Amino acid sequence: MDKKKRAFITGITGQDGSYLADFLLDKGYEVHGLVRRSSTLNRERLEHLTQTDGENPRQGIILHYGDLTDASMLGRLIEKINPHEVYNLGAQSHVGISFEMPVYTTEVVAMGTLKLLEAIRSTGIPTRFYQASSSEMFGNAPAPQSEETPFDPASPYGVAKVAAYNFTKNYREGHGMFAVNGILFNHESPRRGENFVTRKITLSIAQILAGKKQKIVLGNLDACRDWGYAPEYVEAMWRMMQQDQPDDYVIATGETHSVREFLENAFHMAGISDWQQFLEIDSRYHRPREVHLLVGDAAKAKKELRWEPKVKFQELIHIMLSSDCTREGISLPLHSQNLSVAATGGEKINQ
Ligand code: NAP
Ligand code: G4F
Repeated sequence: MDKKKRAFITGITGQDGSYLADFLLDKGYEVHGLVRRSSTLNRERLEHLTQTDGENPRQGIILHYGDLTDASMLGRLIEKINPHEVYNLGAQSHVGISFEMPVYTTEVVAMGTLKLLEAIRSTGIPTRFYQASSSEMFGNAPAPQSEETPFDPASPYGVAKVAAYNFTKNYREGHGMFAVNGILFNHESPRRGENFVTRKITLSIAQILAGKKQKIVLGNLDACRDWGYAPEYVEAMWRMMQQDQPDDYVIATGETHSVREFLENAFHMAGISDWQQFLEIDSRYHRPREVHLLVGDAAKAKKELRWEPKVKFQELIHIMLSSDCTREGISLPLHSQNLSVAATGGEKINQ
């Protein structure tokens, strides 16, 4: 009998999906992923998994065309793959853009989750289900936020994630499904999308150093976020799925920093002290409602999942900045090079 576990990942082309695919392949899983059809291929973060190495083809992933808005396709895929574990990471995940596209965001984030849960229920396959819930669901609820903190979403994305969270809980309690919510606080990496603030900053600084760009254009610098390192966060997802009982967990570092602090530290690491001259504030990037302060209490995950973050703020910035510098063909000033133990100088292939 085939003992290999099969996992199905929606959002496999994204930051977390690609790291989760790496992680599960290393654990010996057969990994299936949902990809959207587009006129140009969008597989940069998976290139290292689909390339072959001379005579030794590397263990690959199996990709399936589909979309979270297409319920019938989801049903057929669940039936065909017969997965042991489903990780629902697919989303219109940009909070600012969700104010411009609230209907589409809700279709994908809330209804997409419901369609996937229904697809699983109707096939009757006893798969485990992970929902990518978010600290954005807390909105401006008092910090630190834990599993007990009431949600108070401040964006269409947050509202839709609360609905998806509740659908997941309802399928667990109503249909006895092994369904968990990972309430993850912000997590970043060299594979982070270029229009999220951390990556926008590190990539822009690398381009300024390389002489390709004059300014970074940003919005609100005062918001505070609890920023962790994405590869560590996908391990927490997997750990939730290995528990005896399904439950919901906050995953966070417990530290919070403002966007301004991120910016200052990144410029400092790049050896630029008069950084204000490279900054422009544009109201285009201000949101109709802002989440001011996120900081997570991950005590439950520490106790029950034995999960703890290792990479903290300074090291995270260093990992991302050195990767973007490598990508732009430059190196960071010497004084910042001993800042990080985990920073290995870039992930060119996986940008
Ligand atoms: P990401 O990089 O933006 O990736 C999103 C993924 O969803 C991409 O693979 C995207 O495919 C896919 N997708 C978008 N619309 C889809 C649709 N209609 N049907 C199927 N797939 C679709 O996001 P991420 O940072 O990896 O985050 C992963 C998940 O965790 C998301 O659900 C996000 O909301 C949630 N989350 C993220 C964080 C964080 O800090 N990163 C924190 C909490 C929760 P394309 O490549 O084709 O666009
Ligand atoms: O990097 P951001 O876009 O992340 P945000 O809004 O916190 O959302 C991310 O984390 C959530 C978890 O809480 C995820 F669920 C979600 O999918 C996503 O991954 O913005 C962070 C902060 C905000 O306060 C924003 O107003 O940075 C501020 N900001 C300032 N200038 C900017 C910019 N954000 C972006 N994206 N671009 C700017 O130019």
